[in-house]
Amino acid sequence: MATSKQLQFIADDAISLEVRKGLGATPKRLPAKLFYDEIGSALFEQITELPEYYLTRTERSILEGFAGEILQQAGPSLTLVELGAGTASKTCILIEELLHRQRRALFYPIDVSPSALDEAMRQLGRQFPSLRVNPIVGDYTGGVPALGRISGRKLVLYIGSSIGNFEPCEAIGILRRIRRTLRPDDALLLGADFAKSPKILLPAYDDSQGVTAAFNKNILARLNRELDADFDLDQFRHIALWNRRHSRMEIYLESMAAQSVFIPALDMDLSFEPEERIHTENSYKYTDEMIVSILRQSGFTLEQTWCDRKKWFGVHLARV
Ligand code: AVJ
Repeated sequence: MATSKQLQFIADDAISLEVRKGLGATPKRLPAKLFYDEIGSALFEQITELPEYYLTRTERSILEGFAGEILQQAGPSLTLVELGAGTASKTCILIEELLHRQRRALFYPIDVSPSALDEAMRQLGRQFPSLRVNPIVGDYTGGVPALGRISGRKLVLYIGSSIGNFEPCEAIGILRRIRRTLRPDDALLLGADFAKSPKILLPAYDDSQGVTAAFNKNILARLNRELDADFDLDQFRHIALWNRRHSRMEIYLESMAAQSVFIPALDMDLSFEPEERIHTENSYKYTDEMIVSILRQSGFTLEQTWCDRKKWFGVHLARV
Protein backbone atom coordinates (compact mmCIF):
# COMPACT_ATOMS: atom_id res chain seq x y z
CA MET A 1 0.00 0.00 0.00
CA ALA A 2 1.26 3.45 -0.81
CA THR A 3 2.11 5.56 2.18
CA SER A 4 1.87 9.32 1.93
CA LYS A 5 5.66 9.39 1.70
CA GLN A 6 5.59 7.36 -1.48
CA LEU A 7 2.94 9.50 -3.12
CA GLN A 8 4.66 11.93 -5.38
CA PHE A 9 3.44 15.37 -6.21
CA ILE A 10 2.97 15.58 -9.98
CA ALA A 11 2.73 19.14 -11.19
CA ASP A 12 -0.45 19.89 -13.14
CA ASP A 13 -0.30 23.64 -13.78
CA ALA A 14 -0.79 24.89 -17.35
CA ILE A 15 2.92 24.93 -18.19
CA SER A 16 3.48 21.42 -16.92
CA LEU A 17 0.59 20.08 -18.94
CA GLU A 18 1.94 21.68 -22.12
CA VAL A 19 5.46 20.42 -21.49
CA ARG A 20 4.15 16.92 -20.86
CA LYS A 21 2.09 16.99 -24.04
CA GLY A 22 4.85 18.49 -26.22
CA LEU A 23 7.73 16.32 -25.02
CA GLY A 24 5.50 13.25 -25.04
CA ALA A 25 4.67 13.80 -28.72
CA THR A 26 6.55 12.58 -31.80
CA PRO A 27 8.27 14.66 -33.02
CA LYS A 28 8.97 16.46 -29.73
CA ARG A 29 7.98 20.10 -29.38
CA LEU A 30 7.68 22.88 -26.80
CA PRO A 31 5.47 25.99 -27.02
CA ALA A 32 7.34 29.20 -27.94
CA LYS A 33 5.65 31.17 -25.19
CA LEU A 34 7.83 29.25 -22.70
CA PHE A 35 10.79 31.33 -23.91
CA TYR A 36 9.61 34.37 -22.03
CA ASP A 37 10.48 33.96 -18.37
CA GLU A 38 12.58 36.79 -16.90
CA ILE A 39 15.85 35.46 -18.32
CA GLY A 40 14.30 34.69 -21.71
CA SER A 41 12.70 38.13 -21.95
CA ALA A 42 16.08 39.72 -21.21
CA LEU A 43 17.70 37.54 -23.90
CA PHE A 44 15.01 38.58 -26.38
CA GLU A 45 15.77 42.24 -25.58
CA GLN A 46 19.40 41.43 -26.45
CA ILE A 47 18.29 39.78 -29.72
CA THR A 48 16.47 42.96 -30.76
CA GLU A 49 19.82 44.79 -30.65
CA LEU A 50 21.81 42.25 -32.70
CA PRO A 51 23.08 43.44 -36.10
CA GLU A 52 21.52 40.37 -37.78
CA TYR A 53 18.09 40.79 -36.17
CA TYR A 54 16.63 43.47 -38.42
CA LEU A 55 12.98 43.08 -37.33
CA THR A 56 12.74 45.38 -34.32
CA ARG A 57 14.82 48.19 -35.71
CA THR A 58 13.08 48.05 -39.10
CA GLU A 59 9.62 48.19 -37.52
CA ARG A 60 10.75 51.06 -35.30
CA SER A 61 12.01 53.00 -38.32
CA ILE A 62 8.67 52.49 -40.09
CA LEU A 63 6.80 53.81 -37.04
CA GLU A 64 9.19 56.75 -36.84
CA GLY A 65 8.83 57.56 -40.50
CA PHE A 66 5.06 57.19 -40.74
CA ALA A 67 3.57 57.82 -37.27
CA GLY A 68 1.77 60.90 -38.58
CA GLU A 69 0.30 59.10 -41.60
CA ILE A 70 -0.69 56.09 -39.52
CA LEU A 71 -2.58 58.17 -36.95
CA GLN A 72 -4.13 60.31 -39.69
CA GLN A 73 -5.41 57.18 -41.38
CA ALA A 74 -6.69 55.72 -38.08
CA GLY A 75 -8.83 58.82 -37.48
CA PRO A 76 -9.26 61.59 -34.88
CA SER A 77 -9.55 61.27 -31.06
CA LEU A 78 -7.89 57.92 -30.57
CA THR A 79 -7.58 55.64 -27.59
CA LEU A 80 -4.62 53.27 -27.97
CA VAL A 81 -4.68 49.61 -27.01
CA GLU A 82 -1.63 47.37 -27.34
CA LEU A 83 -1.72 43.58 -27.43
CA GLY A 84 1.38 42.00 -25.89
CA ALA A 85 2.65 45.47 -25.02
CA GLY A 86 5.64 44.33 -22.97
CA THR A 87 7.42 47.50 -21.95
CA ALA A 88 5.80 49.32 -24.91
CA SER A 89 9.17 50.65 -26.08
CA LYS A 90 8.14 51.14 -29.76
CA THR A 91 4.72 52.45 -28.80
CA CYS A 92 6.28 55.68 -27.50
CA ILE A 93 6.75 56.78 -31.08
CA LEU A 94 3.01 56.63 -31.76
CA ILE A 95 2.09 58.09 -28.37
CA GLU A 96 4.38 61.06 -28.89
CA GLU A 97 2.82 61.77 -32.28
CA LEU A 98 -0.69 61.23 -30.87
CA LEU A 99 -0.09 63.83 -28.14
CA HIS A 100 0.87 66.36 -30.82
CA ARG A 101 -2.58 65.83 -32.30
CA GLN A 102 -4.74 65.64 -29.18
CA ARG A 103 -4.30 67.18 -25.73
CA ARG A 104 -4.70 63.97 -23.76
CA ALA A 105 -4.91 60.29 -24.52
CA LEU A 106 -5.72 56.93 -22.99
CA PHE A 107 -3.50 53.89 -23.40
CA TYR A 108 -4.43 50.30 -22.50
CA PRO A 109 -1.32 48.10 -22.63
CA ILE A 110 -2.19 44.39 -22.34
CA ASP A 111 0.44 41.83 -21.37
CA VAL A 112 0.81 38.61 -19.41
CA SER A 113 3.79 40.07 -17.56
CA PRO A 114 2.86 42.39 -14.65
CA SER A 115 6.52 43.42 -14.30
CA ALA A 116 6.70 44.52 -17.95
CA LEU A 117 3.50 46.55 -17.48
CA ASP A 118 4.91 48.18 -14.33
CA GLU A 119 7.94 49.19 -16.34
CA ALA A 120 5.73 50.56 -19.13
CA MET A 121 3.70 52.56 -16.55
CA ARG A 122 6.84 54.06 -15.03
CA GLN A 123 8.45 55.00 -18.35
CA LEU A 124 5.32 56.36 -20.01
CA GLY A 125 4.14 58.20 -16.89
CA ARG A 126 7.46 60.01 -16.75
CA GLN A 127 7.66 60.72 -20.49
CA PHE A 128 4.01 61.69 -21.11
CA PRO A 129 2.23 63.48 -18.23
CA SER A 130 -0.96 63.90 -20.30
CA LEU A 131 -1.23 60.16 -21.04
CA ARG A 132 -3.49 58.02 -18.87
CA VAL A 133 -2.25 54.43 -18.76
CA ASN A 134 -4.65 51.62 -17.82
CA PRO A 135 -2.66 48.38 -17.85
CA ILE A 136 -4.50 45.08 -18.30
CA VAL A 137 -2.71 41.93 -17.10
CA GLY A 138 -3.72 38.96 -19.22
CA ASP A 139 -3.39 36.80 -22.30
CA TYR A 140 -4.95 38.53 -25.32
CA THR A 141 -5.07 35.38 -27.48
CA GLY A 142 -8.47 34.44 -26.07
CA GLY A 143 -9.81 37.94 -26.79
CA VAL A 144 -10.17 40.80 -24.33
CA PRO A 145 -13.89 41.44 -23.67
CA ALA A 146 -13.03 44.58 -21.63
CA LEU A 147 -11.95 46.27 -24.87
CA GLY A 148 -15.55 46.22 -26.05
CA ARG A 149 -16.47 48.57 -23.19
CA ILE A 150 -14.00 51.31 -24.12
CA SER A 151 -15.94 54.30 -25.42
CA GLY A 152 -14.66 56.34 -28.35
CA ARG A 153 -12.44 55.44 -31.27
CA LYS A 154 -9.79 52.78 -30.67
CA LEU A 155 -6.58 51.95 -32.45
CA VAL A 156 -5.49 48.43 -31.47
CA LEU A 157 -1.77 47.84 -31.89
CA TYR A 158 -0.56 44.33 -32.56
CA ILE A 159 3.00 45.11 -33.49
CA GLY A 160 6.33 43.32 -33.06
CA SER A 161 5.54 40.44 -35.42
CA SER A 162 4.27 38.26 -32.56
CA ILE A 163 1.48 37.11 -34.88
CA GLY A 164 4.23 35.20 -36.72
CA ASN A 165 4.56 32.70 -33.87
CA PHE A 166 1.07 31.34 -34.52
CA GLU A 167 -0.14 28.94 -37.18
CA PRO A 168 -2.13 30.95 -39.73
CA CYS A 169 -5.38 29.32 -38.52
CA GLU A 170 -4.56 30.29 -34.93
CA ALA A 171 -3.66 33.82 -36.05
CA ILE A 172 -7.09 34.09 -37.70
CA GLY A 173 -8.74 32.94 -34.46
CA ILE A 174 -6.88 35.58 -32.43
CA LEU A 175 -7.70 38.35 -34.91
CA ARG A 176 -11.36 37.27 -34.96
CA ARG A 177 -11.62 37.51 -31.20
CA ILE A 178 -10.03 40.96 -31.32
CA ARG A 179 -12.34 42.03 -34.13
CA ARG A 180 -15.37 41.25 -31.98
CA THR A 181 -14.32 43.98 -29.56
CA LEU A 182 -14.03 46.63 -32.31
CA ARG A 183 -16.60 49.05 -33.69
CA PRO A 184 -16.71 50.29 -37.29
CA ASP A 185 -14.56 53.39 -36.63
CA ASP A 186 -11.88 51.43 -34.78
CA ALA A 187 -8.76 50.14 -36.48
CA LEU A 188 -6.10 47.46 -36.06
CA LEU A 189 -2.41 48.11 -36.68
CA LEU A 190 -0.63 44.84 -37.37
CA GLY A 191 3.16 44.51 -37.60
CA ALA A 192 4.42 41.48 -39.55
CA ASP A 193 7.71 40.36 -41.00
CA PHE A 194 7.77 39.92 -44.79
CA ALA A 195 8.97 36.75 -46.52
CA LYS A 196 12.48 37.35 -47.86
CA SER A 197 15.71 35.63 -48.83
CA PRO A 198 16.99 32.98 -46.40
CA LYS A 199 20.34 34.78 -46.70
CA ILE A 200 18.77 37.50 -44.54
CA LEU A 201 16.48 35.27 -42.46
CA LEU A 202 18.93 32.56 -41.38
CA PRO A 203 21.46 34.85 -39.66
CA ALA A 204 18.58 36.75 -38.00
CA TYR A 205 17.65 33.49 -36.25
CA ASP A 206 21.18 32.13 -35.80
CA ASP A 207 23.37 35.09 -34.91
CA SER A 208 27.15 35.02 -34.72
CA GLN A 209 27.23 35.88 -30.99
CA GLY A 210 25.00 32.93 -30.13
CA VAL A 211 22.37 35.04 -28.35
CA THR A 212 19.52 33.33 -30.23
CA ALA A 213 21.05 29.95 -29.35
CA ALA A 214 21.09 30.97 -25.67
CA PHE A 215 17.49 32.24 -25.98
CA ASN A 216 16.43 28.89 -27.44
CA LYS A 217 18.35 26.82 -24.86
CA ASN A 218 16.88 28.88 -22.04
CA ILE A 219 13.69 26.92 -22.55
CA LEU A 220 15.55 23.79 -21.33
CA ALA A 221 17.27 25.76 -18.58
CA ARG A 222 13.81 26.85 -17.50
CA LEU A 223 12.60 23.24 -17.30
CA ASN A 224 15.68 22.51 -15.19
CA ARG A 225 14.88 25.45 -12.90
CA GLU A 226 11.13 25.07 -12.63
CA LEU A 227 10.51 21.34 -13.05
CA ASP A 228 13.84 20.14 -11.65
CA ALA A 229 14.72 18.49 -14.98
CA ASP A 230 18.30 17.46 -15.79
CA PHE A 231 18.78 18.64 -19.38
CA ASP A 232 22.49 18.99 -20.20
CA LEU A 233 22.52 22.22 -22.20
CA ASP A 234 25.87 21.38 -23.78
CA GLN A 235 24.34 18.28 -25.34
CA PHE A 236 21.84 20.27 -27.41
CA ARG A 237 22.48 22.59 -30.31
CA HIS A 238 20.42 25.45 -31.70
CA ILE A 239 19.12 24.96 -35.26
CA ALA A 240 17.38 27.55 -37.46
CA LEU A 241 15.85 26.50 -40.81
CA TRP A 242 13.88 28.29 -43.52
CA ASN A 243 10.78 26.33 -44.52
CA ARG A 244 9.89 27.78 -47.87
CA ARG A 245 6.74 25.74 -48.36
CA HIS A 246 5.21 27.11 -45.17
CA SER A 247 6.95 30.50 -45.45
CA ARG A 248 8.34 30.27 -41.94
CA MET A 249 11.54 30.12 -39.96
CA GLU A 250 11.73 27.04 -37.76
CA ILE A 251 13.76 26.83 -34.58
CA TYR A 252 14.85 23.57 -32.99
CA LEU A 253 17.03 22.18 -30.23
CA GLU A 254 18.92 19.17 -31.54
CA SER A 255 20.27 16.44 -29.31
CA MET A 256 23.99 15.94 -29.96
CA ALA A 257 24.01 12.37 -28.64
CA ALA A 258 21.80 9.54 -27.46
CA GLN A 259 20.76 10.68 -24.01
CA SER A 260 18.05 10.43 -21.44
CA VAL A 261 16.51 13.19 -19.36
CA PHE A 262 14.31 12.97 -16.29
CA ILE A 263 11.73 15.60 -15.34
CA PRO A 264 10.88 14.89 -11.68
CA ALA A 265 7.98 17.34 -11.40
CA LEU A 266 6.24 15.53 -14.25
CA ASP A 267 7.56 12.09 -13.32
CA MET A 268 8.58 11.93 -16.96
CA ASP A 269 11.44 9.96 -18.52
CA LEU A 270 12.62 11.16 -21.91
CA SER A 271 15.04 9.61 -24.31
CA PHE A 272 16.70 11.31 -27.25
CA GLU A 273 18.33 9.76 -30.25
CA PRO A 274 21.39 11.45 -31.73
CA GLU A 275 20.18 14.40 -33.87
CA GLU A 276 16.65 14.13 -32.57
CA ARG A 277 15.06 17.55 -32.40
CA ILE A 278 12.66 19.48 -30.18
CA HIS A 279 10.71 21.98 -32.27
CA THR A 280 10.53 25.18 -30.20
CA GLU A 281 9.30 27.89 -32.57
CA ASN A 282 7.83 28.83 -35.91
CA SER A 283 8.15 32.41 -37.09
CA TYR A 284 5.91 32.96 -40.09
CA LYS A 285 7.07 35.40 -42.76
CA TYR A 286 4.16 36.94 -44.62
CA THR A 287 3.66 37.83 -48.24
CA ASP A 288 1.15 40.59 -49.11
CA GLU A 289 -1.27 37.85 -50.15
CA MET A 290 -0.95 36.06 -46.79
CA ILE A 291 -1.63 39.33 -44.92
CA VAL A 292 -4.70 40.08 -47.00
CA SER A 293 -5.86 36.50 -46.54
CA ILE A 294 -5.57 36.25 -42.72
CA LEU A 295 -7.16 39.69 -42.33
CA ARG A 296 -10.03 38.85 -44.66
CA GLN A 297 -10.63 35.48 -43.00
CA SER A 298 -10.86 37.21 -39.62
CA GLY A 299 -13.34 39.81 -40.84
CA PHE A 300 -10.96 42.72 -41.46
CA THR A 301 -10.19 44.66 -44.62
CA LEU A 302 -6.68 45.89 -45.25
CA GLU A 303 -6.67 49.66 -45.70
CA GLN A 304 -3.00 50.60 -45.96
CA THR A 305 0.48 49.13 -45.59
CA TRP A 306 3.66 50.97 -44.64
CA CYS A 307 7.05 49.37 -45.07
CA ASP A 308 10.77 50.09 -45.23
CA ARG A 309 12.51 50.62 -48.56
CA LYS A 310 13.71 47.02 -48.80
CA LYS A 311 10.24 45.77 -47.89
CA TRP A 312 11.61 43.67 -45.06
CA PHE A 313 8.87 44.52 -42.58
CA GLY A 314 5.26 45.66 -42.91
CA VAL A 315 2.90 47.67 -40.71
CA HIS A 316 -0.71 47.17 -41.82
CA LEU A 317 -3.82 49.18 -40.94
CA ALA A 318 -7.05 47.20 -41.10
CA ARG A 319 -10.68 47.90 -40.26
CA VAL A 320 -13.69 45.75 -39.43
C1 AVJ B 1 9.12 37.95 -30.69
C2 AVJ B 1 8.04 36.36 -32.09
C3 AVJ B 1 8.78 38.44 -33.00
O1 AVJ B 1 9.80 35.46 -34.23
O2 AVJ B 1 11.32 36.96 -34.57
C4 AVJ B 1 13.48 35.99 -32.09
C5 AVJ B 1 10.98 35.75 -31.46
N1 AVJ B 1 12.71 33.99 -31.93
N2 AVJ B 1 14.48 35.12 -32.37
C6 AVJ B 1 10.54 36.37 -33.83
C7 AVJ B 1 12.35 35.27 -31.82
C8 AVJ B 1 14.01 33.92 -32.27
C9 AVJ B 1 10.47 36.82 -32.37
N3 AVJ B 1 9.11 37.36 -32.04
